[in-house]
Amino acid sequence: MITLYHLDRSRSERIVWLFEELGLPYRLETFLRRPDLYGPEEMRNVHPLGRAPVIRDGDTVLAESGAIVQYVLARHGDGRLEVAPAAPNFARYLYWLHYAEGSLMLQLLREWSVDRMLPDADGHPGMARLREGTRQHLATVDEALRASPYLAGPDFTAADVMMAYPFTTFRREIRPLDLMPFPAIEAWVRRLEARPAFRKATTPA
Ligand SMILES: N[C@@H](CCC(=O)N[C@@H](CS)C(=O)NCC(=O)O)C(=O)O
Repeated sequence: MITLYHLDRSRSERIVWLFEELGLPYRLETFLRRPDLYGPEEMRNVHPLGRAPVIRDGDTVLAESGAIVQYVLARHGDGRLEVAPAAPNFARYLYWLHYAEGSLMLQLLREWSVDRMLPDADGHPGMARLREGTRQHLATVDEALRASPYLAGPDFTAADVMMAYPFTTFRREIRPLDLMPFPAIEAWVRRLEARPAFRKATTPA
């Protein structure tokens, strides 16, 4: 059975959610964030970076939520929650699956880190550019969700699992994000929150 090293209110919710969607058995080892929101030191006994999620499957220890999602789907997914390589929306599926960490989280965390370190950051000329960057990212996600109910197309996929965190737990518990200008994102979040597997996996409001 796969063990998931889970940190509360973190990206490792993605993996709990994935296991629940697939109906896979798993063992949870849960760590709690410190008051400063970092993970506890013991997480470094699992992986040298001390980040979550990490899984252990036999002798394999794997970090990075995107890699874990691909690993679990390849081994246990039977094609579920993926888009087949021959399908017309395959590239779109891959794009959102990787954009979640490769671009969106990077952008949001950059802005959030500057805000945390420099309370008067708006006086800095680079800050307007950073805020506009975030607006553009959110507008792009909103546009994609105006075109189809889920990011890869008509069906819910692992791309939605990867993309939800900044708009759900992260937004509520860690970094507020105004979704008023992005109604398609809000409607998609409501669709995701209605899924029983999502509700089982995530920190309740
Ligand atoms: N790109 C990595 C990011 C992992 C990461 O930074 N996780 C955060 C939680 S959302 C963490 O473990 N933070 C604890 C810390 O920084 O001490 C992934 O997607 O798994």
